[in-house]
Amino acid sequence: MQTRPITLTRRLLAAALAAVTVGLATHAATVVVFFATNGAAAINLIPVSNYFAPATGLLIVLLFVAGLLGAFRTWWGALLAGLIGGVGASVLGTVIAIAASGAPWDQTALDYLLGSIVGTSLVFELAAILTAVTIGRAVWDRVIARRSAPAAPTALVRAPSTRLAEGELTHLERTAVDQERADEQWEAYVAALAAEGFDIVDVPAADEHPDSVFVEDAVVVLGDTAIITSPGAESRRGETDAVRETVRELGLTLAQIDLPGTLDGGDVLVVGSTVYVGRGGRTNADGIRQLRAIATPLGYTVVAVKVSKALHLKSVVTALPDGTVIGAPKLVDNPAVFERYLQVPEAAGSAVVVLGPDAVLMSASAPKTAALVADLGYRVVTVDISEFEKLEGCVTCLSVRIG
Ligand code: CIR
Repeated sequence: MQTRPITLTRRLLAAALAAVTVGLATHAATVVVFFATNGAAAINLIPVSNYFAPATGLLIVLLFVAGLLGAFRTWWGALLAGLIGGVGASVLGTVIAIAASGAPWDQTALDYLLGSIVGTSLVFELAAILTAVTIGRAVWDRVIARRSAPAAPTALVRAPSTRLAEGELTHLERTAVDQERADEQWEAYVAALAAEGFDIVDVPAADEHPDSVFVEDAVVVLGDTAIITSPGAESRRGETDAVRETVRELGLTLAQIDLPGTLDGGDVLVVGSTVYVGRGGRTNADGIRQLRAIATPLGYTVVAVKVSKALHLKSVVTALPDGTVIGAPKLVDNPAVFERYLQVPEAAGSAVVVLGPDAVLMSASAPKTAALVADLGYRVVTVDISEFEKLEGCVTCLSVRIG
């Protein structure tokens, strides 16, 4: 099931509510146990509650920090948070109580501290662990709602730079780019994604980076993990900072490719649990090695393929929703590496954005391929991206799908 990325606000809320609930439940459980084991005298309630109040406050703070770090996502994370929070808070609480009493820091004070950890505060510590694993996790899950309704996918986009015309060119001759037309085409591209139910998230535009509209090259998303790339073209290296901030805000787990490794998102094609990565002009062996180290523990198999006749792997192959890899005539080095391969009639037709199980987005410049794909039973949405094609861009590189 696809899940909505966790926003920072939601994560803060979930951590705060889980921490407060666990703190109050621990406090209540401790007071009740002391009350019950001391002859159920009503008079004990207030002093016992006051005694544990500082520790409860500290527990809430420690659990909030642990929650922000993701402790309530797993039962063992919550157990660890309850253990460290419970023991840490009772130690700190007792230290504060000793300091406040004005007693000297001598052996008696240390004995009292130790005795409290394994004696008086033991109930508090056990209650913190139990409530963190049960109530803490339940509150976290409810707020994050990770296990509830499937979410709409998100499309990350970035408006064109006003210096778009200065973008890098490798395989094409430079031709005049109409900036106004490019802006209109980009708006129409985004509108097409929105009309298909995508939540649109904008990375702030960057005029100083002519190629920044090709946002796909700056980040690779695998499930809940966003891998910030290390662009192969030096002029594009500054594009990743704003992208990193945006995906961080979305709550994705961050990873990154570092120099001397280079990797462009346009070289990464995910088909099920296989990650094809193009070894070409923009992505080097070290970049592939780093990608493999990140993706393998996430359950993906990284397959490196040679790209010698085009800018990126995804300039020449992408995949239909059923996983069939479609490729441009004469530009794919070795079609045999793909499990199910179909050659399409036009180079621009080899790029599709998957809109859903039955629909794809394609460039208007590949009508024969659009007809072929429609004939396979898919709904084909077309957009005119001619100004971006002048800069070796295609439909895939103008957005990144999350979820
Ligand atoms: C570049 O050369 O980097 C840009 N002018 C085009 C990047 C296109 N990106 C892509 O296909 N993923």
